Amino acid sequence: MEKAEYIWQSGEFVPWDEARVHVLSHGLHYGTGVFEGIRCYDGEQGPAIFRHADHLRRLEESARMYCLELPYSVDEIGEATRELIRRNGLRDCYIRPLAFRGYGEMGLFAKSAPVEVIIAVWPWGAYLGDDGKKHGIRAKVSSWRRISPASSIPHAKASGQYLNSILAKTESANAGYEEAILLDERGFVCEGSGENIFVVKDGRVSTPPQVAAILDGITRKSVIQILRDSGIELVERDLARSELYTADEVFLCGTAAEVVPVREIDDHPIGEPGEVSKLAQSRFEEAIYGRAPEYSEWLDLVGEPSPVTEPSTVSS
Ligand code: PPE
Repeated sequence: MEKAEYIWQSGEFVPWDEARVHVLSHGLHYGTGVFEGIRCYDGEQGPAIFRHADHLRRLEESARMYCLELPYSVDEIGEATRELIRRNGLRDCYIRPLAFRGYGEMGLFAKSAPVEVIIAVWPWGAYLGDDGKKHGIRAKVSSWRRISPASSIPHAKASGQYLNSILAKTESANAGYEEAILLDERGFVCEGSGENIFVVKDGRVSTPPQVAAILDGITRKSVIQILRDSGIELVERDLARSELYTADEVFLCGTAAEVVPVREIDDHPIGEPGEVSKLAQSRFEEAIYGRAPEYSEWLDLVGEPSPVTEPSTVSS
């Protein structure tokens, strides 16, 4: 991965290579962490974080779902993030805040192990490749089912839960596909290993509902609004696996991936990116780069980079 100069760790801006944790940190052993994936874009009004408040809210909610008490407010984390981007001299970057149970106590009910927070930012290109964004990717329905609400919390963005995504992604990558699509326990379509999914048939768009066993993606919400604002019919409903094979268009969306068409699923051809996928992609791009005034409230302006060469311990 591409490094930046500083990582924010528990109130301090520390040099990238010096941001460390104890090997007995609770989160490392049990996956007791919650995180976000956010992007900052160098748009019309300068560097701006896309839907920053919505991501921070989800971080706070994920923490609440797993009984992790955040030692910083979302406002403090938000301000630290903007300052971190400026100090690193970045204009376009991925943002990864992580709150995890740290070092101090082992075992499953380790209330006295402190919750630690870090924020990292770094340049991260197209998650599923530039070519995938343009021509579509090949996906495979995973033999692994998406985590169920009976045993975990699909709506939380929690570290341990990603073992499920990693199993699916590893299987599909080893089989030569770019992405995995996970079904839920009942066999209905959920999402990609790190993206939500949309299916287009006869001009109508369908996506699993917010209450499905999915991560309720912020890109998903944005795409739903964009499509509805464009006068396209969109329904949130259960999707059968077979609908993937007979779709006119399928696309995935997420912060890291953005909007990515799918051209083939389980070796069933879907074809080159269609009109709806291309519209979602281009309107989303206008929104993230500040070229769509109707979505300007989605942007949190960071300000111009002001690189700092000496490490400092300024807390936020
Ligand atoms: N589902 C899952 C399972 C998921 O991980 C993501 C984000 C989404 C849906 C889309 O959510 P949103 O980013 O709010 O639109 N996946 C993150 C990548 C995970 C990784 O570290 O790799 C992301 O896009 O940041």
